[in-house]
Amino acid sequence: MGLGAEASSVIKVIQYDITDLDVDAVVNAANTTLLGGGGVDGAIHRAAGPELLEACRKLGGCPTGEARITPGFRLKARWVIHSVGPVWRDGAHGEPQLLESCYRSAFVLAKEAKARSIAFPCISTGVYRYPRQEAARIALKVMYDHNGNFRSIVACCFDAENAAIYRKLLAPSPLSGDDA
Ligand code: AR6
Repeated sequence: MGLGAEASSVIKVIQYDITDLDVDAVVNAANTTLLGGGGVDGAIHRAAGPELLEACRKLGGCPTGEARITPGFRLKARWVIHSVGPVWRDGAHGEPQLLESCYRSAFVLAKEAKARSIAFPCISTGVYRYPRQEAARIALKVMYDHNGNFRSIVACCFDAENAAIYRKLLAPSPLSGDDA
């Protein structure tokens, strides 16, 4: 899937801790309670401070496939967009649609907040066990659809395996004529 020069200069793949990024909005891989958890959710809550949990409490949860926005509090990011990805079962329970929807919902909120830069973790690929390759394809497809509205869209991978998958998918394909 070569995305072309223009798209791939907006979409960046990094291997890093998302809590330390200086972007307008970071996306959190949350659960339906929005009350925190492990993984990237726990890391974002620790870094943002207890005010984040207080703000999340007021939201009253979030269905799978949707997103909610709060301030970033002690993060460098001005906003945290809490997106709830699906738990992987077998792929026949709406998982692809729900994963795509949680990325799309995050972009809608980011645009409303006038964010120009946004960073995503690899939603659902941790304890929710979504197959990484398929999750990355969905994430990059939605990022590509929004690359005209943002200065920077960061796929913030935590582990080397996800980073390699994203980099391979984002790389220009010689067969598609994307020779950037
Ligand atoms: N920065 C960037 N990515 C990270 C970080 C970090 N600091 N820490 C972990 N990751 P997961 P899920 C990556 O399990 O699968 C929570 O308990 C991690 O390597 O955090 O969507 C929530 O409350 C993986 O690739 O989220 C939910 O209950 C990716 O983030 C549940 O986990 C997502 O892994 C959500 O599960």
